[in-house]
Amino acid sequence: MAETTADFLLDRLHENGVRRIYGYPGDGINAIIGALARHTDQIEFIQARHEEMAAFMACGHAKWTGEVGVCLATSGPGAIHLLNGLYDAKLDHAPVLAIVGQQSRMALGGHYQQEVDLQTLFKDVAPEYCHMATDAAQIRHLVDRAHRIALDQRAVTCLIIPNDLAEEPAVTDPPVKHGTIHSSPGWRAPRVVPQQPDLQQAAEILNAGEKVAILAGQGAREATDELMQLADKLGAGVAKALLGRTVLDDSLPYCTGSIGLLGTKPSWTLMDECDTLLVVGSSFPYSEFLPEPGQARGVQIDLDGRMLNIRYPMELGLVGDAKATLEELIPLVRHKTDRGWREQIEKEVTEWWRLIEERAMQDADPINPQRLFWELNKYLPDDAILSADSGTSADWFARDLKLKPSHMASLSGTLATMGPGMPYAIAAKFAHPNRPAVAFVGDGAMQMNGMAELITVAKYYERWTDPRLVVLVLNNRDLNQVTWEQRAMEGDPKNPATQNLPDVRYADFARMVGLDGIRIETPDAIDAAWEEAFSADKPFVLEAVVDPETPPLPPHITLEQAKSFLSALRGGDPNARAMIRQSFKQKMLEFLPGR
Ligand SMILES: Cc1ncc(C[n+]2csc(CCOP(=O)(O)OP(=O)(O)O)c2C)c(N)n1
Ligand SMILES: [Mg+2]
Repeated sequence: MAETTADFLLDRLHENGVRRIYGYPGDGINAIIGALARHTDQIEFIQARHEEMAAFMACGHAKWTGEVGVCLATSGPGAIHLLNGLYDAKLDHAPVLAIVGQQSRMALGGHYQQEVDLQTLFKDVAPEYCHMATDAAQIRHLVDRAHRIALDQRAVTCLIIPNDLAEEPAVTDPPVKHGTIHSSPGWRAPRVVPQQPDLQQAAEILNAGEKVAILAGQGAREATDELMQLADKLGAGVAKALLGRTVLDDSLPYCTGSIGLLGTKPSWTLMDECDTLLVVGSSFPYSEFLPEPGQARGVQIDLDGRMLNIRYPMELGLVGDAKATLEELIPLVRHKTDRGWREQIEKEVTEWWRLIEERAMQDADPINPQRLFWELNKYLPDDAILSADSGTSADWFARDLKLKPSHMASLSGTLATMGPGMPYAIAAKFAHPNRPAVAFVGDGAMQMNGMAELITVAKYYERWTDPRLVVLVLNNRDLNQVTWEQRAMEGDPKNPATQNLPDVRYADFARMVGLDGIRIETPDAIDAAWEEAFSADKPFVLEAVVDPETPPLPPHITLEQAKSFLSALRGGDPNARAMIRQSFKQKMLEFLPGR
C-alpha cells in the first residue's frame, strides 16, 4: 500500500523528535489510528481515559522533558475534551502540539455529524499556530512548523486533519513550483543575553540596594548555581514561585520557600521589607504578595519579552535566559559586606520551619493533612517527580515539603485547574520510567478524573522500569480549598450542598483495578504507610482520612479576611466549633514567644 498522508504525518512527527502521543480514538482520526499501528517502532500511543487527561499528559511530558508534548483526539467531542488540558499548557508556557481530526472536506459547511468549527475553537488556545490541512502537500510544513513554533514560543499549537485527507496518498516532497513550501525540521535553544550596558544598569540597581529580594520561577530552573552565587553576593533572600518549586534547595538558610496565598511567612517579609526586587523567570501574579509599587527598585529577567514589567513596575526589564544572563551579571555585582538583612531573613526561615513542623504535628480529627507531607520529607527519594492537584494538597505541597533541584515538581500553576495531579504523574512515568513519581490529589479531583486515570496506570505500569507511582489522596469529604476560600474571602459559612463529597474508598478502588493501596485513619499509621508505598512493587494509593477543619492559612491574614472569617462563624457555619479550635491553634503558634 502506498504511504498515506496519515503515515507521513507520523513519519514527519518522528523526524521532528516525537516518540510518544497521548490520546483517544474516534472516527475523525481513524486513518491516523490505522497509521499508528504501522508505526509502533517509531511512536508509542498512550491511551488515556479522557481526552482532557491526554492533554494534561502532553503538558506533563513537556514540563518533565522540555520537549513538545503531543496529544491526539477525534473531531468534535474529542477535540472539545482536550481544551482544558491545553489551556493548562498555554498558561504555564508548556510546548504542546494538539492534533485533532475533522470530518471529511466534502462535508464541511454542511452542519454534518460532529462538525465543529475547530479552527475557531482552537484559535484562542493555540494563537501562535492553528491550521487545518486541506492538501496532502501541506503536511510536511504543517508538522515542521507546529512542532518548531510550540518549542520556540513555549506555546500550544494545533493541527486539524480532515479524515479523508489523512487517507489520501502522501505527498512527501511538494513539487518545486510557484506556491509550494519546502520545509525541514529542527530547532535549537538560543543563548539569549541582554546588552552589556543593560547588564551594567541591572548591576547598579542591585548594588545600590541594601535589602535585596529575589523571586525565582520556572524560567530559572537551569540557573540554580548562578542564583545561589548571586544571592550570596547580594546577601539576598530567595523566594520561589510554585512552578519554580525545585529551583533552589529548601534547606538553604536563605531560601524563603513558596510565595503567595500558598506561600510562607519569610517570603512575605522578604517582599514586604525589601528595597530592591529581582525577578528571574517568573510571572507570579499576585501583586499583594510583592512589594508596594515604589517601595523597591525592580529588575526582571525573562526569556519572553511579553512577560516583562507586568506584575510590578520594574525599573529595568531584560530579555534573556536565566542562566546565561545571571552568569554575565554576577561578575558585575559587588559582595555586600553588611549581612544584617540576610541574617534577618535566615532567622525567619529557621523559625518558619519550626512553626511548620509544629503545625504539622498538631492533633487533628483524625489526621492532620500537613503531617502527611511533613513526614514524607523523610521518605521522599532524591530523584522523585512530584505533581500536585489544585486543592489543599497544593498548599501543603507548597509549604511542608523540602524539595531540591534533584527533584522535579509541577502543578497547574496559572490555570490552577483541578485534574492534572494524576495525568502529570503518568506522564512523568513515561518520560522517566526509572524515577519514582508522587501525586498529591484531593478526593474531589480523584472523583473528577483521578480514579479513572488509575485504570490507565494499571494498564501501563508494567512497562515502567521502576513501577513506583505513589498517589496520596487527601480524603476530607470536602471541596476543602474552596470551603476555606468561601469562609475567608466571602465571609460565608460552608455550604454543605455544594461542598460535601461522598466518602469513597480510594485504596480499595486501586486494589480493585490491580494496583496496591492502603487507607489510613490515624496519624501513627503515616510513617509505615509511606514506607510501604515506596517499597511497593506496583503503583500505590495512600488514602488518608484527613481533617477538613485544618485551615490552609495564608502566610499573612489580612484584617479583611479575618473579619470575613468571623462573619462566617456568626453566619452559622455547620463546622464552626471544630474550625475555631483548629485555626486558633494554628494562629496561636505564630504568636508564641520567640516567633
Ligand atoms: C476544573 C476546576 N473546577 C473547579 C475548581 C475550583 N476549585 C479549586 S480547588 C477545589 C476543591 C478541590 O477539592 P479536592 O480535590 O477535594 O481537594 P481539597 O481542597 O479538598 O483538598 C475546587 C472546587 C478548579 N480550580 N478547577
Ligand atoms: Mg477534598
